[in-house]
Amino acid sequence: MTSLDTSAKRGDASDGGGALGARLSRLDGPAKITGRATYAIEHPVEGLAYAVTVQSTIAAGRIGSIDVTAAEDSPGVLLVLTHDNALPLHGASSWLGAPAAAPHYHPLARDITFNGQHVAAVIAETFEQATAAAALIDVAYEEAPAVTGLDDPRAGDGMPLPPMTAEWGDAAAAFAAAPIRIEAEYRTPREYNVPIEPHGLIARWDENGLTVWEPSQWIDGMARTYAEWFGLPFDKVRLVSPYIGGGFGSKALAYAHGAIAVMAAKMLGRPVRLAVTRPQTFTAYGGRPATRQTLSLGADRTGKLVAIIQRGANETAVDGVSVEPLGAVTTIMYATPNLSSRQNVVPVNTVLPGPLRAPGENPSAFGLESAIDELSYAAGIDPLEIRLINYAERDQQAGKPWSTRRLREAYAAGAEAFGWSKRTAAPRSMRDGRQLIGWGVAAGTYPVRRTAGEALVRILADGTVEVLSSGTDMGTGTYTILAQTAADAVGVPVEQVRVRLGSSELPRAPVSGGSQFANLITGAVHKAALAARDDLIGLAINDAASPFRALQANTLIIANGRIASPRQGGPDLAIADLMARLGRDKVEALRDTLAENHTAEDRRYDNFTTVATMRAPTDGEFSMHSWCAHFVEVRVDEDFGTVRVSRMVSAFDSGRLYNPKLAESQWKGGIIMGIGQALLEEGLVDARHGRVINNNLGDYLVPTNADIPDIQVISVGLPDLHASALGGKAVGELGIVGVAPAIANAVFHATGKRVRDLPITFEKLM
Ligand code: MCN
Ligand code: MOS
Repeated sequence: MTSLDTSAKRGDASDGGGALGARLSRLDGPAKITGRATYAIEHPVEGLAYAVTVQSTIAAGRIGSIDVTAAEDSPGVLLVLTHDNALPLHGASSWLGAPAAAPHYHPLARDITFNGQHVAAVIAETFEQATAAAALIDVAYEEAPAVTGLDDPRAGDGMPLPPMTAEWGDAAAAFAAAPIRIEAEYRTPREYNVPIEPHGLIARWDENGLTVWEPSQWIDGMARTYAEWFGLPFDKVRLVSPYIGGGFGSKALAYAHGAIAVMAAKMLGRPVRLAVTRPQTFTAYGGRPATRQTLSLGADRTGKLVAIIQRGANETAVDGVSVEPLGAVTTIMYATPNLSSRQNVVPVNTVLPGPLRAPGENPSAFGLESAIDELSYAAGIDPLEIRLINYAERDQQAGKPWSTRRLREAYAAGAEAFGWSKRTAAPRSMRDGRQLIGWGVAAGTYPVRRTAGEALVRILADGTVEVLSSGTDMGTGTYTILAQTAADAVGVPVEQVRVRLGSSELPRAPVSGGSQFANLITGAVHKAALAARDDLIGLAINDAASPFRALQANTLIIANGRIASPRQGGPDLAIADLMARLGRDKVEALRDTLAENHTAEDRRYDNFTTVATMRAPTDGEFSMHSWCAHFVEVRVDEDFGTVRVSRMVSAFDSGRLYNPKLAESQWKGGIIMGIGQALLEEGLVDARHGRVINNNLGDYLVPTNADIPDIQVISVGLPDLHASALGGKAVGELGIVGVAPAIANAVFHATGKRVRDLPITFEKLM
């Protein structure tokens, strides 16, 4: 494992400078605030044509006939695409790099499997003309009965997923014999990513191949899919995505609308822009599937768990499997001698669900952290105390020690800052006039995943440093932490570092997903920057033209953009001056994320199948995870049942923080999404036609500033050098995990009413 190199360390966490660990503001901030940051479909491209898609209005069946003549005759129309005249595309390999499931891919459907599936597209001179013509397309459907959701009687129990099973001991027998037992079903609805930048792209073909401007969490993966669909070598696809207006899991893969735009551009020999409308985003790709799970917890009279039994299910599409792993937290959070966890997937007529911030951990924690709260009341033990009684000292499922688990410290710091000791135990025992006050707690966790990726660091003739990677920054802070990492390792002020991200022409990088990217790419940049610095020092002592010639390497220091040998005297030069003396225009090094002794298997990312090589958090000697504890105060209006989160304190163990200001912002963003999930978010499906009816931001509610209280976040992490090269653990998705159950637990404490299906709306409290 690479160790932390401190020889080049300049500044520290408190000095506000550029060094890793400092609270630097986002370097991409000014460009975004002033509008200079160009998002994908804003990219100026000459000669654009505009594509608009038409989506199915039934959830199952087939197209009987489709009349496009009026659309074709409409002003400005260049092309109307349907299944019948679409170009043949090849099937593309899966997210994990598995070969295509079918030899051909059809982005425009004839057989309908969900309401909102793309069935046609109009390409015209203007967006307005395309929109008007799209409305003239007449589709006659032959409708078949649809399964519209998890609760549809036709849905059944679904298919078991044996790889999701975890079993040890005899959970059924231990539960039956336990003196304290709770058993309940917990449910989460369909939830949607709704990033502020809706999906869309510009596609252009020319003699060099295909260029796509599209927001992407995974440049290499998305480019690979386009290359495979259109039968191009990978290096003939240029995917560009320097700025992204949020993705939350929804922008890693290429979707049907992308294939349609690229196809249209090819057929017309003209660049095509396709902007998915906000309503269309609800079916152009999937959000978090609806889930349900039954949890049975058995404990002895001291509150110690003797059994956990979980039976879970999530909905998926009829023609694809999407798994929302409901056992993710259940199997590791608490010590128990007996456990049984199983999961089914239930096919329904929906677009294939996809990842949404902490897929698995999020609904898993809603079930488990609600259930342990219920157990605390059944046992008459404080909810925080029962968590400590059942604290898992190791990962029982993997049979491995934690690399680091500062969850006890998180409970202690959070409880102290929140004032948990002042809580009175009984439900409805705290109030402020007509407001019932409730205090709740819940824990969360997110694994440390690892995938290989590369970065190139260049020291240039003018003394500036360039960092290059095909990785992305969705608003997370990648640009900033990489500038800090390189500044630190080379020994230059952060203003002298330029970071270039977001193009498939740059060195290979894994997905900004699974909250892994910061740890991976800082490791690669750190290594590459140290290598470039060492090369420069090597030239300084060896090159005939260098004034440092004949000095010893270990006496030369690069700091603040200057190179000198304080111990041996001699010159003190700006890097630019040394580069001039050496007659060099650059010194550069390419390095990858994983340890030098990585296996041949890891190197498969050369084939751009980087997710295939993702290492599990338990791969190695340790089980590696981030941890958190949320403390929530809610105020429930006694007359109206309205719930307000009035105060929140959350404590986190994400290991070392590369930039506490940005990590705190990530945690708060996750918490805010968690508040939305707890109180507002719910995709509503019309049971007649399987249509998502609240498919806009007026009806699909997400929190506004007025819904968000003061949020205090506390870091209790310490560097974890097993988890990553520089000691950090996962940040991006951790914050959301455990928020919804903490709120549900607080609502129970306030009202005495347990809401087990999200969101917690006032109807459920009346
Ligand atoms: N960080 C840090 N110290 C660490 C780790 C991270 O300071 N030890 C900070 C850095 O600023 C880093 C950020 O946290 O850029 C996120 O790092 P990481 O946890 O590695 O997450 P990724 O870079 O892989 O980003 C993806 C993650 C995921 S999976 C979702 S979903 C999500 C999230 O990030 N989507 C987001 N946060 C988001 N934030 C914004 N603004 N928009 C999204 O779509
Ligand atoms: Mo995050 S849902 O892994 O992009």
